[in-house]
Amino acid sequence: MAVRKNQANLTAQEKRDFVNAILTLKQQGGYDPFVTTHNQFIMSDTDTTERTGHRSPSFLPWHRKFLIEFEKALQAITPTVTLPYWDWTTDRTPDASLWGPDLLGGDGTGTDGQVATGPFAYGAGNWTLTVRPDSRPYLVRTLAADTPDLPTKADVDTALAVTPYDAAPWNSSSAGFRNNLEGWTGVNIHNRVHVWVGGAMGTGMSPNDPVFWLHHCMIDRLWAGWQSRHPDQGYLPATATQNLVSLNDTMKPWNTTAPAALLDHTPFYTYDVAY
Ligand SMILES: [Cu+2]
Repeated sequence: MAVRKNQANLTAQEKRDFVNAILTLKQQGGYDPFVTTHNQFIMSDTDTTERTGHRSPSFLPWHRKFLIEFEKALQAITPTVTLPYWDWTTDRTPDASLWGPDLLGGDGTGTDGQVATGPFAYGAGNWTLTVRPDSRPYLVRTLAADTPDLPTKADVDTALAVTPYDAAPWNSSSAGFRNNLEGWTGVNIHNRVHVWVGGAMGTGMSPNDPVFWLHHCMIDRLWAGWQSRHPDQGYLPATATQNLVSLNDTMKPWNTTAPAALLDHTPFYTYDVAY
């Protein structure tokens, strides 16, 4: 069974394998379609029309499936690779090992925030942005510039105490766990981390920054943590609802998998430490 580990506990070899699988996928042309898909959903998901990837109940199962597909693509290159997660409740500063030259590289520099260190620096020659919002071909980060603090453990615990899973109107104004975790309401967990990293992570093309996967892996782990705290609470809505993915509706773009088939992550992978 594949085990997803805290990035802080990866061995040097695991870091190399993860980075090299990403760079190989990029070189083979298999990476950028993930950026395109994510951006298409960001652009089309709205509070009052069809919404699937974001600002809706299927935010969590959609990203779970998206990460599973990305992890499979990496494993087709290196079978032992799994997605690590970034626990930003503990690794909270720009000098965390996550941002080291052997993993993701560091903060952006200069007036533009261009990432200049690590394997995803433009100058290293292996990371040219092709699905991009403007003409700049390089990765940008502005760590902590747009919001000073990452979510704390207390913030996470506040969000994980919320029930039910989601609530009408099933969008960015909803009460419920999903929207508290996504961050449109309450203490703001997921959205805030995108803003804290800045640059590409602050856009619909956020998967251009490989930290996207480690952040969403942490969000996915928190969903599992919520499930274990509230075993009597299920995915909602359970019955067909206009513009939404209900429990048994298949999700675009795959059209093969419903949230019901993704609620239990353990057939696919486990986490080294449950939240
Ligand atoms: Cu996200």
